Amino acid sequence: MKLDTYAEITWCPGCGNFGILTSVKNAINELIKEGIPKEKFVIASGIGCHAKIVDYINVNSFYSIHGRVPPTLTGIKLANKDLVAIGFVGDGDIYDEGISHLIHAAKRNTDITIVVHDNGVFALTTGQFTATSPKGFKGKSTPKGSIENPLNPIKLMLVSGATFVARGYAGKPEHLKELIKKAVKHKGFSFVDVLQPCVAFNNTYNFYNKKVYDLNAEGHDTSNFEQAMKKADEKEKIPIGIFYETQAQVFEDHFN
Ligand SMILES: Cc1ncc(C[n+]2csc(CCOP(=O)(O)OP(=O)(O)O)c2C)c(N)n1
Ligand code: SF4
Ligand SMILES: [Mg+2]
Repeated sequence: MKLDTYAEITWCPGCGNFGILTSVKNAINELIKEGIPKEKFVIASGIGCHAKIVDYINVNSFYSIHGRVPPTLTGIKLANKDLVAIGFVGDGDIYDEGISHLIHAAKRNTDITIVVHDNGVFALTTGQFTATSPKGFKGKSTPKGSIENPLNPIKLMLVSGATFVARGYAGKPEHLKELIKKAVKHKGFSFVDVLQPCVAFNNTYNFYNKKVYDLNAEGHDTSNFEQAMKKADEKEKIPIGIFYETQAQVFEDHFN
């Protein structure tokens, strides 16, 4: 596939990161065909299993530090706002270590795309619970089960001012590819939380395969903030797709 690199992929066989990688490469390849020059793309990652993705895609890239992808990309856009900046972050990375950076990037409406590999676990460090681990999650740091309720990233981003808020699933790479393309084309802060099974520490394939449905195929109004907040609360069935999209002043346009 175009955009392949020489790096050996070291994710566990069956990891949801493979679905994300395929979606992202296909999205970037199609965006290049649609006219965005390849050299305009710049990707950055946090720290964790997810972060290796920057080694596997042959565009300009920057291996950032834990939780600091949003300020890294903000700096890149301030230096050259013509670049297309996409960040790949983990749930532990961005909902624990770097949560304030995520909120401020959304509030500023920086024109970047953040893709969260949300596997509900600190995977690279072998299984500690994160902000999105379900209540009762058993892992290295919670051997008797987590007693905390998980964070709702979609609602957090909606109230923080994100102008494009979506959720994808690594098990539906074609749908995820389309979401990523729309997120990249959106002018302003785009947020895509991706449900990502981790076969080693939080294997959620069966759970998500039964529960996910495409909210955009069911007449959801993506301009309706209150409806988006309600959809974000659904748990019996899990909506994927675009929850909310709007236009607002972009940080770097005003800054410059
Ligand atoms: C500042 C800092 N704190 C802690 C670590 C240790 N660390 C490395 S990877 C990792 C887990 C990352 O989890 P997540 O962001 O969910 O990514 P995943 O491995 O699940 O893809 C941690 C805590 C670090 N590298 N830097
Ligand atoms: S530990 Fe989990 S997230 Fe990391 S490569 Fe293996 S399956 Fe993927
Ligand atoms: Mg994780």
